[in-house]
Amino acid sequence: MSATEGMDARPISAATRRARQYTGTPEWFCEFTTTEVVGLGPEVGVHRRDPSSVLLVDGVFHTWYSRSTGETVGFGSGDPGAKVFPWDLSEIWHATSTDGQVWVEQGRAVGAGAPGAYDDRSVFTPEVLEHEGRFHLVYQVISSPYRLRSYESIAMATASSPEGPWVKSPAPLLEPSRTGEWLGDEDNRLAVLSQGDFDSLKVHDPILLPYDGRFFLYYKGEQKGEAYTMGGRSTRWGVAIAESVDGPYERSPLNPVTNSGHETCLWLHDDGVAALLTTDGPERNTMQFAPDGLNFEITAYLPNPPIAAGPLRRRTPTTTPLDGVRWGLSHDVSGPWHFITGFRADERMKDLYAAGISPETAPAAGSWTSTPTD
Ligand code: AAL
Repeated sequence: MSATEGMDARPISAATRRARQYTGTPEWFCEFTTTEVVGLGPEVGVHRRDPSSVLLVDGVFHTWYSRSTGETVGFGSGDPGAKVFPWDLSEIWHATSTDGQVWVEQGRAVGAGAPGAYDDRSVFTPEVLEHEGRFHLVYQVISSPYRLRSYESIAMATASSPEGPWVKSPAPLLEPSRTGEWLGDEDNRLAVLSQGDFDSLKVHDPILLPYDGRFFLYYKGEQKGEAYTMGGRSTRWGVAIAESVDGPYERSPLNPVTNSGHETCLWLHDDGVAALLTTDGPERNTMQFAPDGLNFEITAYLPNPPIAAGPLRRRTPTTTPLDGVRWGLSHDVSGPWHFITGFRADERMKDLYAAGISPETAPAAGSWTSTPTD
């Protein structure tokens, strides 16, 4: 509080008091533009969603994503083989591009396992890490049958090239904690005698970052007996840490490390970890930063963040935070067939703030450029 404010005897409202606590810095703020992605766009009969980060390898961009076909009929059809969600009965597919806008589908990278395997129902929502010449896909797995009360885990597949072949981990990398107690036998994930941990029912949306000499596996948790909070669903993120990329991964005692967010989007920034949180919770649609990868603080509120963002993955930590999300892929799930779109951070805002120019005088969209090759 400044001296003047200290001497100001006038009462202030709760909102003014709160406003004085917002110290976000302009370089974290931007608006986003949605772009069309050729080759992974809308197609009747096909769902493409939850794209990974984009990797640039030898001049070619790569992405992996959930791909499934056929109509979703939901639960309660009586047919245990019926597709219950757009990500049910899914595979992980691979696509490449030379400009980030026109993509060519290359086919299946990872499929569901044989009957009885831990991933025999669906594999979906992948992320990718290139580390020391190896490529690691981390993704969600589910085993049959698919029920609302099904536990969901995270697994990994590794290859020496983006083209594969991908070798699956013999067991999941991370499983839900399974704490809490169900109420009754009805397939209702909200009916509990006691709630479980924030990640007791499902661990989702993995993303793997090499950080601080170890491997940080961030994920979204879903809770047995999830309650609703002021931001809607209460989904939160945790992190599990390993000395070796293959694990074992141990949950941080600080979990959950966010109180909000849905699909994970994080990147290395300076000496810490930056995050884009969307969709759920009181801190949805914010940028955040944790100087230690664990203790996140809000750095900016965002008007229109991309959903399920998979930005171009940098090889070194960013020094300008928006470089972590300059462009990438996201998804559109508003219609019956889900598809992949592109996004760009509108850097006009960053430049204008840096130059001390008011955003009201911003040039029209289209008068700025952002090369997709770096
Ligand atoms: C997404 C992600 C995970 C969920 C489903 C598919 O928004 O959180 O991937 O399992 O929805």
